[in-house]
Amino acid sequence: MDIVAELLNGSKLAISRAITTVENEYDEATEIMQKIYPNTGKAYVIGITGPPGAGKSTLTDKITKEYRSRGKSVGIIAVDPSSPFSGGAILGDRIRMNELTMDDGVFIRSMATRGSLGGMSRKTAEVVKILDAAGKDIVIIETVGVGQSEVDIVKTADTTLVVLVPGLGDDIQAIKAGILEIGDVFAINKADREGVERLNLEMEMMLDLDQSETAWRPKIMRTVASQNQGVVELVDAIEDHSTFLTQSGMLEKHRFERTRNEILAMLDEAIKIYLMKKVAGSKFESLTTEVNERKNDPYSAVKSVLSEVLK
Ligand SMILES: Nc1nc2c(ncn2[C@@H]2O[C@H](COP(=O)(O)OP(=O)(O)OP(=O)(O)O)[C@@H](O)[C@H]2O)c(=O)[nH]1
Ligand SMILES: [Mg+2]
Repeated sequence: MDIVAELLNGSKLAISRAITTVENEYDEATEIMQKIYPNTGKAYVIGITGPPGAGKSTLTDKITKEYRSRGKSVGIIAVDPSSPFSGGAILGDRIRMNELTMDDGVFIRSMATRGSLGGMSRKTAEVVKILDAAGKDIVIIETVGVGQSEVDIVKTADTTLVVLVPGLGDDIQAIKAGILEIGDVFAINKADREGVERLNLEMEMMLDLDQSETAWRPKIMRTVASQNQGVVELVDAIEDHSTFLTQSGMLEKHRFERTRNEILAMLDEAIKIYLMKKVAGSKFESLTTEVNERKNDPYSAVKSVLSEVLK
């Protein structure tokens, strides 16, 4: 089967195979990515993050259904469901989203990190492109917001939705501080619980403290995802942010910036590999010995290696 042609036609099987190829870093991955690249850049990407158990998957499910009712197709990437924090949520996610998997306009994929968070953001970005090229109007990335790697993953998104819940302990406040800067829209989920007003107030105060000069003030919405309450308004808020980004030219600016960082990161990797190939060997070993025995210094060593390699 011609994976690329089928993928561009939106075939679920082709999407699935392409993702597997990228996930396992098979040789064909680069060629597939190269061929589909011209067809990317059309999807709107939404990142959903927040503390473990906040209701991210439930919200993703409801948001997806809302987008479907608005005639949009949706691709979902659930990253790191195998996190120690979420103990076995992968199965729960699968069951809960079962209904969606029957829908031809929806594609869902879970990506396990297998302890390699580093390459995860790159792989997530590639899966986003696959879903984008396959014609999905909206691509949603769901990830537990507990660290820098997850924040990096979410940076692929045009709009970041941070899901919070009322009545959590103090250490969760710390997590909140870390993911507060990246939120364009906030959902106070489980708004059927106590402490909503307080959390809302705290959030508004934190946003007041934010000195950054962005014309967009993040919106704080309330949802009860399990009851499908507040979801229409939440999707409206996401759309408002999208409109803001488009009309202000910031969407284009952000995407340019992302493309730039992507090329730089790839260059960085390629140069490292090239250097290691060129430099490694007995010559490098003796150079190391020289420096280690103080017959040479590392600064001069780097200079001489560079001038040799760049010749
Ligand atoms: N009371 C209440 N429960 C909710 C609400 N939204 C989700 N839940 C429940 O909260 C639990 C966790 O929801 P998930 O959607 O799995 O949360 P998650 O953030 O995806 O969890 P992880 O992926 O494990 O971090 C489930 O039992 C949901 O049914 C809500 O608005 N109110
Ligand atoms: Mg989840």
